Amino acid sequence: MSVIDDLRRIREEAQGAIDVAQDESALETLRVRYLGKKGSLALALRGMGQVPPSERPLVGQAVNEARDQVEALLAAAKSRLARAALEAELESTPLDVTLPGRRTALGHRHPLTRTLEDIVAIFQRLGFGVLEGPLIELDFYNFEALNFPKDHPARDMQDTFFVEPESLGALRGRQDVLLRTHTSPVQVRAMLSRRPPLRLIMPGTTFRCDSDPTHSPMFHQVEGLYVDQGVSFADLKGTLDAYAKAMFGDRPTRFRPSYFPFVEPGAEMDMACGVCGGSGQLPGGEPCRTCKASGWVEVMGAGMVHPNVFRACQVDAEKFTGFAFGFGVERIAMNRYGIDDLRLLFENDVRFLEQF
Ligand code: FA5
Repeated sequence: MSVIDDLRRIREEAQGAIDVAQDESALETLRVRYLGKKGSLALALRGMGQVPPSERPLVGQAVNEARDQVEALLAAAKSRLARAALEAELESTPLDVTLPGRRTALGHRHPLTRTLEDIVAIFQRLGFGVLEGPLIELDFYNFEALNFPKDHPARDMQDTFFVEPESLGALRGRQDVLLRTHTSPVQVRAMLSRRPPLRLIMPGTTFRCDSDPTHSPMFHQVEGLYVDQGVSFADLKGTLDAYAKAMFGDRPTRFRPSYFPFVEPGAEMDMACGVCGGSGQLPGGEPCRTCKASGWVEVMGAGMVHPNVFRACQVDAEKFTGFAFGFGVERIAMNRYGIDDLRLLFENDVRFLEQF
């Protein structure tokens, strides 16, 4: 029998075996049997010795063809088996396409974040830019440049956390490093690094040694600063009234004289209490805890920038005037959502947070 006949026989036999193979391991056995080093095709090649030299190219070509054919048969059988396995699996595990899907719980932004975003958007519409400053501050920015001289009793209004800056590199060993007690130091940084006109709000985290239903050791403030030629107290009132209206709608506001070392004259703005509606009493007749039955809650401090602050910040106080204001974001959120204990905002109880 010639080598060519051997090859034909091998190919036919391989086809028959591959057609009935039941799984991948059977196919692998057949691959080794026909294409392996000691497989049928290799054996057939050994007969080449008896082939006359003139016929050897023909026979060589026939061997290659036989190998290609067996390889193609194996590949086709492999995909046939894979398809059959998939179909069998789909039939064996029934799929109920009418079952409701599993819901992913959707979170939402914290009420404080939303309040802060709304505040920033309102002031941006009024033409204010946004600036941030460091949380760990130097006494100079937090107090000194804001007209709180050393040992001045006004410093007691802001119970301060001082920092022993062991790990602060260049600040190591200094006695004048603290967690900022308000966002006003960013005013100083703004005036020292930019020239008027300045129209900025400066939101951020602040720290004081406080803890009760309306005070938390960590809280947030938004500072405002407008410095230009001819800025007046009327501009301050107009700006804050426009903000209050955009934030709270038509809730009555009032200004009271107040003292902050860095403004003159200074004021505080109050707003009708959001919990009792300004009456000072709850529906049952008991006194409102939020406004201490006064009907008003203090929402911010404000005033005209003190000439001493301008001097410390190298702004010409003869040429420029300005107003500044600062308020607590937690108070705004409490007012807005009728929350009577500020600490709830930081307990991270999802049952509380989900309500907003
Ligand atoms: C200041 O911090 C001034 N820097 C504000 C200012 C800026 C006045 C510019 C004038 C010009 P005060 O200490 O009143 O002021 O704090 C401002 C607001 O921060 C308060 O009205 C209150 O809403 C909020 N606040 C103060 N301490 C706390 C606290 N421990 N927890 C939560 N909110 C607080």
